[in-house]
Amino acid sequence: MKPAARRILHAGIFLVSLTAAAGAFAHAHLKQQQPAENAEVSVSPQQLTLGFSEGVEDKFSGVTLTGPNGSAVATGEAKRSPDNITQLIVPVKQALDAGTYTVSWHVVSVDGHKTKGQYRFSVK
Ligand SMILES: [Cu+2]
Repeated sequence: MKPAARRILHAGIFLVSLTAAAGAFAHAHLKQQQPAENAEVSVSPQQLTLGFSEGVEDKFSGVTLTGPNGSAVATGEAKRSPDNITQLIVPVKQALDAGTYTVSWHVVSVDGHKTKGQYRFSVK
């Protein structure tokens, strides 16, 4: 291989590893939530708060809340907290009966990467 070609190859490998490293650290991972994952709350929550590892774009982010019988629970639009771009707030529009609820979330972080996941909590 000619030296020039070798340099280009090395530069390419360097870029790929750099991108992979940035991707691993830059995605918005769910770090905390209210009600917390697997929590048992006694009062029906009026909102869900999801805290991520980096800023999220609320226009491209959302949450669905599913009740114990698999039916969708009415929620308002997911909005970013006015003073914390890593926090997504979702109003819960109806009182939750006792049972286990599943929160399925998808977000686009400020760097444009998509992540998604789900967790559960229970109402006593
Ligand atoms: Cu990312």
